[in-house]
Amino acid sequence: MKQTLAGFLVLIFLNVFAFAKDPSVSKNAESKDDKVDQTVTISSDDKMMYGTTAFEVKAGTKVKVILKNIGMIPKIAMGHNFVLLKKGETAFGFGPQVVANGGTHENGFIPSKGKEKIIVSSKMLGPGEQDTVVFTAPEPGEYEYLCTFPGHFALMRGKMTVK
Ligand SMILES: [Cu+2]
Repeated sequence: MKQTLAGFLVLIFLNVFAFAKDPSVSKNAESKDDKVDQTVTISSDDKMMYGTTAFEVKAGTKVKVILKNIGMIPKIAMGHNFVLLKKGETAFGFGPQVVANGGTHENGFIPSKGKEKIIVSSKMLGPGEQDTVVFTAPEPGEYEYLCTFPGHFALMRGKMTVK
């Protein structure tokens, strides 16, 4: 009985590890390159920090955001994503509700509940990975973005200003 349990735990661990090593790069990111008006590269690291916490774009233009995880800690413990919220939504309002709404490692902490508050979101990235999102800048105003890995919203927040 004990052996079965141990085997089971090893299986779970291996599964988690395999998931953590999943490559997370968008396949069609390159083909969108020529249509983009502005590219913003944001790093994320083991200190739970975004390298860019504010950027400005023009309404109606096509914006590309490249998120890079430059940390070393495995995704299961220190994953990062980029989630841009609609106008009026805040990182401090959205962040704490992610797990309660069903956010898990499996869905990259983007649960279906609350998705209507999101403009665009990247994949959850492990160390050395990157992902690209492309979107059209909405109407002028201020838009907050955050990492939805549990607890990271406290530090991993930023603001996109649309002029
Ligand atoms: Cu994070």
